[in-house]
Amino acid sequence: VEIQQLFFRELEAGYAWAREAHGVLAEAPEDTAARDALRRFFHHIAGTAGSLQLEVLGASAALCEELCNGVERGEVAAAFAARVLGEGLTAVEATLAAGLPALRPDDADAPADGAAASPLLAPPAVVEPVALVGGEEREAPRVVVVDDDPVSGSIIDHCLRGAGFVSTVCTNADDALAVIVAEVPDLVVLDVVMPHVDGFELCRRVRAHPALQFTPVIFVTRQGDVGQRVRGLEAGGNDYIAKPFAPRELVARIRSHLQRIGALKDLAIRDGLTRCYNHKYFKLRFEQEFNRARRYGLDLTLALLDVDHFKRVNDGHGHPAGDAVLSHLASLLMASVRSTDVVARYGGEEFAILLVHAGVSESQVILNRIRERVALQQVPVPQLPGALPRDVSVTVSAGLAGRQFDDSPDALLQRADAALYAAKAAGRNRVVLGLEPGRAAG
Ligand code: GH3
Ligand code: MG
Ligand code: MG
Repeated sequence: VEIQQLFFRELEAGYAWAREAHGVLAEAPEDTAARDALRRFFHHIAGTAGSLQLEVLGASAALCEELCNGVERGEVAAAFAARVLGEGLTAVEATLAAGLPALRPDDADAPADGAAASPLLAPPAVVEPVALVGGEEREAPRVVVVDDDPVSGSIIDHCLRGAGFVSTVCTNADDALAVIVAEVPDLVVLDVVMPHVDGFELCRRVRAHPALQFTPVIFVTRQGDVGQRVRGLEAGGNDYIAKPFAPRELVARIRSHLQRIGALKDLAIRDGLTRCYNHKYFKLRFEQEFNRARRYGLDLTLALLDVDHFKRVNDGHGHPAGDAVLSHLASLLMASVRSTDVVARYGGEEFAILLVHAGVSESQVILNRIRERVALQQVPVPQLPGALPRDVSVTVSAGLAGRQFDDSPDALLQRADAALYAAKAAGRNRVVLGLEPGRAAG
């Protein structure tokens, strides 16, 4: 009902304008400015009325809009168009007089609570649980909607919120680029037809921004306009949907794009052999987690873990056997820590584990448990040609360091590294705690 009310307010205001424009057109059917004003007016209605139980109004507005386009292309006589546009305005007038369909008492088909009749106005669907990917909690996807028509924008906004997205609607196309750059959303829904700003050009500018190169852009186009779809794809858009659209379709399309992008992002931050995070991503997360821990005064422990005498595995069983051991070890590590902890391949046969919200004493227990489990495992590995199949067993050494007051990521890393070195020097297959500067964490 709220969106319908907004639609009616806009319709009423627009109608006064449109009547004036039509007055001009009645006198001078060739007046381009007046016809343009009417085309824009009907364009808005065509895009939204159908989604608000006003299908007939939407269809007649679409016809009026197409008629204006026909005049521009020289296919329709201007005087004829002016007459039909007048009829279109009469249809708008009748709608305004009849009032909101959701509130109409004589609407026998509508349920007692008229709002429920429209899928758009139904209460938002239950938000699906937040997905966990490799321990990193994913926030709800953020979508920026650029649509100069506030009614259309509200309809899309309502769909998106109902589907569990966080959406920002931008009705001022001139600000759109700034809003998108500031938000860096996961996806953009872009109206093609807007005053002053060309949706295609806006898309090109979004694409040119380094942080938005891969952000999916979905164009909202006119029904059946193949030219607009093609231009949208050429401008760097990934998809299009025609107004008026089915909310379920929009949400399904957005989900499919987000899934594809999510899979690509995941590929970029993981190590191909072990499937745990790569060095580059670890550095980024380490910095983030360190800053967060410092801000909130939380514990953070870093462990560096290295396979003992790994060269012997490669030398004795071949490189593929070494690979199998590494990938087995990575799985064991990921299974041994909490989902919020970060396990990464730090180097060749060296792993980094970030234990979030964990102090050094509990981390020492966790790492020793890992060390014991590794030593007990027999990993089946492929053999050199001609050799009998064998199980291989390895041990690991680890160095630990906890975040201190006045610490820095580099200093923490250095202490963990020194502790690992000490573990190796002391005979391997052990966990060593890094030297603490002697101050309590703050
Ligand atoms: P230490 O106990 O002192 O750590 O001895 P180490 O033999 O494990 O250490 P070193 O650094 O001398 O050797 C590490 C070896 O790991 C050398 C390198 O060829 C091997 N390596 C690095 N990355 C991979 C990989 O992806 N697959 C395989 N199979 N081997 C790898
Ligand atoms: Mg080693
Ligand atoms: Mg090494």
